[in-house]
Amino acid sequence: MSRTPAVNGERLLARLAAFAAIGATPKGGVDRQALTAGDREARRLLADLAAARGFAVLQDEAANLFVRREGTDPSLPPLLLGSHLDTQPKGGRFDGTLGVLAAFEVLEALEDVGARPARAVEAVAWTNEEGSRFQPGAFGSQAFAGGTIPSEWREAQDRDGMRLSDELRATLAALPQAKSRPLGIPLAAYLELHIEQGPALEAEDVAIGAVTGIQATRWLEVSFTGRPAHAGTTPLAFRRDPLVAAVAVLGELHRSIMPADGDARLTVGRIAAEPGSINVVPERVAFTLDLRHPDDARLAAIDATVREICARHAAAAGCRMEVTVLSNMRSAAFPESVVTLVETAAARSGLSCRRIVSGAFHDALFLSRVAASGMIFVPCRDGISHNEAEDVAPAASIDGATALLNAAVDYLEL
Ligand code: HGY
Ligand code: MN
Ligand code: MN
Ligand code: MN
Repeated sequence: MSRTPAVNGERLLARLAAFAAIGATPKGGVDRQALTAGDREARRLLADLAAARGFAVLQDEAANLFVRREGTDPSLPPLLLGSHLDTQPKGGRFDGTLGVLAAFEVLEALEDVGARPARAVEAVAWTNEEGSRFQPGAFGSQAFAGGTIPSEWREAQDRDGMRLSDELRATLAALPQAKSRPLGIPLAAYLELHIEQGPALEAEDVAIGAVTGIQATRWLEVSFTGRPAHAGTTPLAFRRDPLVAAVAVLGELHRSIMPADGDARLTVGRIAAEPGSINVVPERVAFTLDLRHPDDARLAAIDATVREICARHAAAAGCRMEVTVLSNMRSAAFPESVVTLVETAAARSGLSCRRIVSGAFHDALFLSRVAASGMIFVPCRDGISHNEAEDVAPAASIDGATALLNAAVDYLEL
């Protein structure tokens, strides 16, 4: 092999700064929600960087964006590396973006030394991983793994009534130079670098997390519908107030679910009362539930408990209840061969490493349904993420990219 490929740390950090400027928020975070103008700007920048190095740029009908560096045998399925460029509304500069730019850095490092493996290596930016603007999350990677975009997903609307199908069309059109490719291609393997988004690696001063799997996640929207009434003239006995039901439910859920099971996660991210007028007893109250657990059966049991609690308090308040499943992600375990590839790469990079389960879902969860997949974690400051204060030490970004490059080199037997 020609010279050993190496991460160019300065280049990677400069790329991170350039992407952090797209959708930058005043508090140092990023608002680059899926399929917005900011998302399209970041995609264009990635495509321009790719073209400057002579890499091919392709996208599929889910707007998953691929940068391809050819190998000597184009018939072989590629090694795919990547993550996502979309962010939370008040997100961090590293969640997703680090993984995409580290994947691109691997292609550049191979190009820098003229390494020419048999199989192509591709960097991917998956569409709408966060699922914040349009549900479900991991939209692009789920469509890739399933080979189709379910029609009900295309009808999704954001809170301003913008349709996913329209925004998808605009995003595809924003990269006319990208060649289109079918949804879901054969892969040799998939690796994703991501920040841990939790406190473990930093607390233990460990540089690399060899991710063994991803816990299950379920998103619900619960709504209670009562009877709108005048705030001043309606005595208690005449009220069917959905907010009374919601408050009782949320109190009981927070007292019972997580305290009873240390592995359970329950989050109410959004709650709204309609019509939202100060002097009207609400007609309808809707809130979201993000439920997680490493064990699929335990998550199903929590879901059943949630529905029982909701039904009981809805009945007590004289309200109708509706529960909508917005997203349902079974847990995933990565193959031992890929976890070991990551551990070996970390050791070769001179980096401390320990195995870890991901509390966050990632695109790798769905890639693991169709290819040998795995993840590499790096620590983030105080484990903070989905927060504008998200921060990663420059050395940690470089360590992560180095472990990703060495895992790719080992996998490609360069
Ligand atoms: O919510 C998640 O776990 C992912 O970070 N979007
Ligand atoms: Mn992410
Ligand atoms: Mn995220
Ligand atoms: Mn993710």
